[in-house]
Amino acid sequence: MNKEDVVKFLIRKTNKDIKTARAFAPSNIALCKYWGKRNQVLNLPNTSSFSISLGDKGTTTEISTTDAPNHLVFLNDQEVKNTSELYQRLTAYLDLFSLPKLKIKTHSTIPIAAGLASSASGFAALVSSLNIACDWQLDTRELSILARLGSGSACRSLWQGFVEWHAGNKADGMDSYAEPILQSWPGLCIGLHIVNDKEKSISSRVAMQRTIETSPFYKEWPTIVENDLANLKHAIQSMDFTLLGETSEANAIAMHATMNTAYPPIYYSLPQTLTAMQQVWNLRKKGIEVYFTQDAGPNLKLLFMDKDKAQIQKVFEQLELVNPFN
Ligand code: 2P0
Repeated sequence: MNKEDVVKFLIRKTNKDIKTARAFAPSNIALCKYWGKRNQVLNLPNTSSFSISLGDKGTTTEISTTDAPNHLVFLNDQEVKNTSELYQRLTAYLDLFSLPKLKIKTHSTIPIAAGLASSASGFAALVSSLNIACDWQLDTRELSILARLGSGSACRSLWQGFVEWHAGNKADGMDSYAEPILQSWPGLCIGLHIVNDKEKSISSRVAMQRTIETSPFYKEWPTIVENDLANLKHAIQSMDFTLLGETSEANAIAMHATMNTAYPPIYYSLPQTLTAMQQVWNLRKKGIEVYFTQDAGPNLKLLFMDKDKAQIQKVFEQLELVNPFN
């Protein structure tokens, strides 16, 4: 099955009368990572994953039709060149839906390609606005499947709060979608520690495939994920912050260990990343509970409780704060 077949299966209603529509989708950070695909065309993962959404940090997308000969894409009020990778990726995705030419205005409140999952909120906001503009009348589970075709982690960006992406095992991916976990955790904070917001040198798409093909440690990954998912769910049910933090940090370190041992090796960390990790561990030694997670980039995302915010901000002065449950 290819992407076109999935789209045809889900969207039975074709509407050429497109209205202007706008939607927001939050960025998300995985506490148990998506790392490795069983199907690279449909972005079907080897394992399930688990994330937390970032409240008002994300992407707003507005769709309208245009008389221009090509789709027009604007990012933060700047027109995106049709030769750029972003334009090509976005329009290749739009071409799945046989739509008239569109004007797409997107605003992001997160640094693009800084390993802060901007493609996730981007594709989630895009499918949500298309659903309204084209009157597809799809539910969020179906939108999650469509968002996954754009970028795997985008399937988790259709909800706020904790979200699980079920890996599924069907070849067509119809059982590979995300679902919210309806548990709130007031006081839980995320801090974005941005070491470098430049575009990364190797995409996570390429990095995860190289890891599967060459890392001798990747075979351990499914077992690690199974344990970590169980621990994270238990942590949330019992509001055990220590278990949540320890599991999330260990999961990120394990993911990086698999790619560090790929060939050629992949290291996203910069010297400042390691310094920040040491600062987190030093705070813990002093009894301040803070943990980190790291994606396919040098930045760290810190997890802590609101009561410790002031102490943590003394060490991480530039920390960008997110309250996922406010
Ligand atoms: C995650 N990442 O779970 C993991 C952790 C990066 C590290 O999902 O190829 O941009 O578009 O499906 O979704 C980034 O991968 O990859 C990602 P594609 P995507 O958040």
